[in-house]
Amino acid sequence: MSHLSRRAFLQGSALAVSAGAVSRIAAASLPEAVIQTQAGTQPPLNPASGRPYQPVVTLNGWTLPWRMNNGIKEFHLVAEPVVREIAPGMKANLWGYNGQSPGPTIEVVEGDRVRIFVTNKLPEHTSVHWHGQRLPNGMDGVTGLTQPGIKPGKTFVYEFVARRAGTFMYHPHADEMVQMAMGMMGFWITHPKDPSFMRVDRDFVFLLNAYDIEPGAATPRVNQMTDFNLWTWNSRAFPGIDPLVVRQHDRVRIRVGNLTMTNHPIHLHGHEFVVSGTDGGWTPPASRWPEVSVDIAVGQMRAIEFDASEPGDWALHCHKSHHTMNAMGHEVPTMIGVDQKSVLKKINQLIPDYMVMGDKGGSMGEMEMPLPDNTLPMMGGQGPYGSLEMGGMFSVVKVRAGLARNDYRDPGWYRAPAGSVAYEWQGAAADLPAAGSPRPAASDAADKETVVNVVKPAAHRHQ
Ligand SMILES: [Cu+2]
Repeated sequence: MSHLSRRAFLQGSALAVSAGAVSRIAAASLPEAVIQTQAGTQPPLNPASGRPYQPVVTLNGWTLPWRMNNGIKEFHLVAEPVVREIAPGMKANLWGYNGQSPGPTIEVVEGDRVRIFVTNKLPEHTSVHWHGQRLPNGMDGVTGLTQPGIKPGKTFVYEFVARRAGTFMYHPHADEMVQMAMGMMGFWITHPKDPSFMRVDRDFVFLLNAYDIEPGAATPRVNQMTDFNLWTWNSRAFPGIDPLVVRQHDRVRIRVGNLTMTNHPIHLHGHEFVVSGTDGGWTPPASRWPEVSVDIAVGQMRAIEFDASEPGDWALHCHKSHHTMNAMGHEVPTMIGVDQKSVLKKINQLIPDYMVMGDKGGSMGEMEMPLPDNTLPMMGGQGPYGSLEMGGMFSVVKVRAGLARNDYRDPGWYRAPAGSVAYEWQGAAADLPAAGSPRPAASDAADKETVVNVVKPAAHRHQ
C-alpha cells in the first residue's frame, strides 16, 4: 500500500477527542487515520490481523486499514473536504472520507466486534449510517433520531458486532441531500466467517453515484434532484474508470451499491451472471436465474457472479444511454436531418470555432471543439478501433488467459484472433442476400407514406 500516507490526529489540540462521546475509552489513543492520495484502484488488502477472509478490490478505491485492540477491530474515518479527480482533466471539490470520495471500503468478518472512530472535519455536523446492518439502534447513525450530530472538530465512536455477512454501504444521515450530493459515502463488506463459503477468485466493489457540476466549475450543485450531468462509479467517469481485470475461468463477483437518485440497469457483455446477493444477504442458489443485466434501484446493493469463460474486452455499463455520456446538456433539440450549412456560415462570423452538431446523429467521438477548463472530454475513451463513444458509467471487464492469481494490472487491449472480428463486406452489392421478407400487397396502409402524429408533453426531462 505504497500510496497511503498517514496523519496522527493526536497532535494538535484542535482535534481533541470529545470526552463525553468517548468516555469509556477516553484514555486510549485514537487509531491512525490513514488517508489515500491516489484515485487508481489499489491492490486488495490482505488481512494481517483478525480473522482470515478473501479481500475485495474496490474499483478506483481502497480498503481502510485497521488495528486490533483487545479483540476489537478499530477503524478511524475522517469526514473532510477532498479533491477527487473525476477523470484525467477534471477535478471536483467534494466531501468524503480519509482523502477521497467515496471513502475507503471497510472489510470485516461476520462476528467481528467493530469500533469505528468518526472525526468530523466538515464545516457542519454529520453522522454515519451503516446501511443494511443489524446493530443496536443507537449505533444506526440517524441524526436527531438515534444520536446528536457530530459537530465540526468532534469525534464520535460507533461500536457493534458485524452480525450478518453481506454487502453494505455507509453514508451520512445528516443534511443528507447536501452531504450525499457532495460525495459522502463508502462501501462496507462483511465477509462470511468461513472463508470457503461463496468463495470467488475476484471480488470487485463500487458505488453508483452522480454529480451535477457545470462545465468549468468544480463544486457540485447540491440542489439537483434529477438532471445530473456526471454519472459516475466511485466518483469516477469513464475514461477515468479502471478496467476490471480478470483471469480466464476465474469465478468473478461484482458488488454494486446505488446511492444516486435513479435506478441503473447494469449490463455485462459476453457472459451471463446470477444475482448471488441482495440487500438482505446471499440469495439461495435455487432462486437464481441467469441474466445479462441487473437493475439496481435507489439505495439497493446487488452482488452478481459469473465464470469468466470468454477471453476479450467486455463492456460493463449502465444501460441508460444518457448515463454512458459525460457532462452534457439535456435541453438540446434533435437536429438529425436538418441542414445547418447556411446558419453555420453566419455563426462562424461571430464564433469561428463553432461546429454544426447532430445533423447526421449524435456521434461526436472524433469532434474537437474548445471546452471550458476543468471539463471532461465528451465521450472521451479511445479504444483499439477508435473512439468508444461512451463515458460516465462504463468500464471494461478484461478477461485474459494466463494472468497470475493476484494480478490486477491493466493488460492492454484484447488482441482478437485472426478472423474473429467483424469486418467490412468486400464483395459486390448484388451478391448480398436480399434484405427482409417480401413486401405485403399494396392494398393496405403499409405502402402509404408514413405519417406519425405524436402529441408530446410540453416539458420532458430526462433522467
Ligand atoms: Cu445509469
